[in-house]
Formats: sequence, C-alpha cells, structure tokens
Amino acid sequence: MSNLFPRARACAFRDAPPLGLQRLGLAVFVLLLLLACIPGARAHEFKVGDLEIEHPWSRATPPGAKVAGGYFTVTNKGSAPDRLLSISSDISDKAELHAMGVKDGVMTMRPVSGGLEIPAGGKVALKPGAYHLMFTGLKRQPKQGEKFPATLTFEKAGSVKVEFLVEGMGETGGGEMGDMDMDHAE
Ligand SMILES: [Cu+2]
Repeated sequence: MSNLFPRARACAFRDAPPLGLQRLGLAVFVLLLLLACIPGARAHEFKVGDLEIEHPWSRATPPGAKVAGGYFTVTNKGSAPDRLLSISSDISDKAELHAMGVKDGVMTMRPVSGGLEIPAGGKVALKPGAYHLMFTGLKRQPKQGEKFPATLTFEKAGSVKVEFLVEGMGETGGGEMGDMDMDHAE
C-alpha cells in the first residue's frame, strides 16, 4: 500500500514531457516557492547587530483613539544580553514599553522603566496581553493594511528602523490572552 505513491511518481517521470515543458514546470515551481518564502504582507523581518526583529505589527484604531499597540518578536543571536531602551515613531507623540500585571484582581498595564532585556541567545515576544509597545498621543489613526515606520533603540545593537504593519482591529496576533482592551485613558 505504501508503495503505491512512489510508483505513481516514477511513472510520471518515465512519461516526462519535452524539455521545454519541464522547464516551464520548474519555473512555475520555483516561482511558487519564492512566493511562499518571500516575506510578504504578513511576515517581515529586520536585523541590527545580533538582533532579529520579526513581524512588527500594530492594530487599526477606532476614530479618535489616542493610543495604539505595537508588537513584534526579537531574537538575540549574540552571546551577550541586550536591552530595548526606546521607541520612536512619527505616528505618535510618544511610544512606551508596557508590561501587563494583575492588581487587585484587575488586569492593568504599566510603563516599564529601564528597558526590556533581551537575553543572550533568547527570544522576547511583545504581544497583546504581555509586554507590548504603546504609541501614545496618536497623530493619526493607523489604517489596516498600511505600514508605518518606527525606530527601535537597543543598548548594544543600536538603532534600527522598522515598519509596523497595521492589522485589523480584532487581531490578537495569536496571543493567548486575546484582545483584552485595556483602559489607556489618561
Ligand atoms: Cu499598554
């Protein structure tokens, strides 16, 4: 039974089409492969020093919103820890690093001071319900499908320009805690 499939494939090769067609088939195959591998709309990556920043994304905001989240995964391929110190973007007056915590049974977020350590050989995910960036004092609403630039500054690796892809309002990025909309009112 398990032999049926390989034999079928062998037959297909025996009746091989003329070279031209084969080439065309190969070209199409390679093209499909490339399309599958190219960092497309949903996956993009940035590098600085030993750090790899994967898929920075944000969320579309309702009209009048003053804050937007920022999420990405950063991997430290180096042998020394690094630290995310600051974030800036033209889209907002300020950008902060936030941590989540439970206070009196209520989920809250607080700005993190002193930056976020990226351990040597480690990976830190900024995502909804966990560490995240907060663009505060939005100058305009990020729109689904667009990208906006931002600069991340790390203690050792230095600064890197990245682009945040804006996803839909309900997007959770696969975070287990889902889209818990925190009260960011100030
Ligand atoms: Cu926050």
